[in-house]
Amino acid sequence: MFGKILIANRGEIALRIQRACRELGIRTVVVHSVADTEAKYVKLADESVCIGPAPAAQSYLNMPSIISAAEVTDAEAIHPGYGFLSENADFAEKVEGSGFVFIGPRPENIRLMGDKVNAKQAMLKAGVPCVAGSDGALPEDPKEIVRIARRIGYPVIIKASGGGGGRGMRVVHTEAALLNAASLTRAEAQAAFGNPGVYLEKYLENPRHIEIQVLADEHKNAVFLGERDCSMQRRHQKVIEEAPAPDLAEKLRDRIGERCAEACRKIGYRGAGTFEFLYQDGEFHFIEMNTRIQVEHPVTEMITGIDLVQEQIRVAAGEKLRLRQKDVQLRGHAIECRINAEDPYRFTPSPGRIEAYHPPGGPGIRVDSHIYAGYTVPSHYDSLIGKVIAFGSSRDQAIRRMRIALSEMVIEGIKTNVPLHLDLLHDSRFLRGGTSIHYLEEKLARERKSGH
Ligand code: MV4
Repeated sequence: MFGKILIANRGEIALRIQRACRELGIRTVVVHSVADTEAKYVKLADESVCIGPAPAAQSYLNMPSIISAAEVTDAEAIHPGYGFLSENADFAEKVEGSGFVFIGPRPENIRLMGDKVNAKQAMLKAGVPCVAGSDGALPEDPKEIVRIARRIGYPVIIKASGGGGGRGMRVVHTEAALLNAASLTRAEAQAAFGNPGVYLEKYLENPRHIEIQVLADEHKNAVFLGERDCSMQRRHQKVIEEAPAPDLAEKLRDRIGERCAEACRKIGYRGAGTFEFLYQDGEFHFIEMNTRIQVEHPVTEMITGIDLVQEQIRVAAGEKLRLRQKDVQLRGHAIECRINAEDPYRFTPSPGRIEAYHPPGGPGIRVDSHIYAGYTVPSHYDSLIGKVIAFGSSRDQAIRRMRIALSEMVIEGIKTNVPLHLDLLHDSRFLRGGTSIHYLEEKLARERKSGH
């Protein structure tokens, strides 16, 4: 096992990774920007290195500075967290090329999944069901594009191969709009990602977003750890996540989960990973794979009892998975509310000093957050300041516990989205479960109109 790990991230996940290291008896180094000097995880770490000014491009995205910090502190491995450099294959390569272990998949697999056309083809070949679409990238020939769209049937969606997470896509409802949409998406893709490749898919109009968590070692062992329903989102930012997905049959979960685990074995995947699916009419359609630990990983931890960050570290150190599929038992229900420093209905960021903070507690409540009374939320990074996770033996109990937790929680001095969460925790459609990816935006639009 490693003696010392460098954490190349900030905020709640930097603290989360530190806690996993501590439990494993591993010393920690954090790198931080000038804006994060007063952060809790910086004070708690065994060592810290300031790597640059507040803007992420000069600090958390600064590869040479991070690698130098690992060199001067004699760390053995680097954990990238989520966001920032976590899915940057060049970074993973530089880390390994400098003699450190990258806590994540091999660079080839990160690169494969970063190119959505290649990812989809690889997953199709590995037996993962994908959304119907063009076989690979769209050709230049307009006649060919028209023919492909006709075969798939309208509406279709054009996506940038270098995009993902909702960036660089366009829905097309009629043949008249097709070619213009294809050239616009291509031009945007070139400008945004330096890659003009685009592909076409059947547009699913009312799906849920359900993702499968996997864990694999470098000895070709892989397991799946159930799924998460992340359909409650706004502008591609998840708001509430839960596990298991409401109303998903166990048979269907096991079938799709086993396909994902088998795909990991086939491509020689290592580490934690997430297969993202659109789920509609009882069928799973693969869209993308994330090669990092995700914000919402705690709901999986709560229902499996498995510490995903510790497992990431163990497999990165070359250990064999200690779990077989039969050892992965799903128990109870977990819900996560992402707490953002923002106006709860206008969604404008609300950085600033936290004047008072009372975190919730009680049975089944977990709080992953780096904030404290007197902490100043910097304006330079995203607005996530923590996560409240409620576990219960049933979905209903998890919801009741979450309502109590959020009604107890006090954060003064900045605005947060807690009021939006409390509203959703009483929303009849959310309570029924299984809402589509469009539900929250439609609800907010309705309430804006009626002047709430
Ligand atoms: C889709 C889709 C409908 N049909 N693909 C958005 C993020 C990116 N990961 C893929 N996305 C979508 N792809 C097909 N063929 C609808 C979305 C989508 C979406 C997906 C997941 C969660 C939220 C979403 C919000 C809007 C659109």
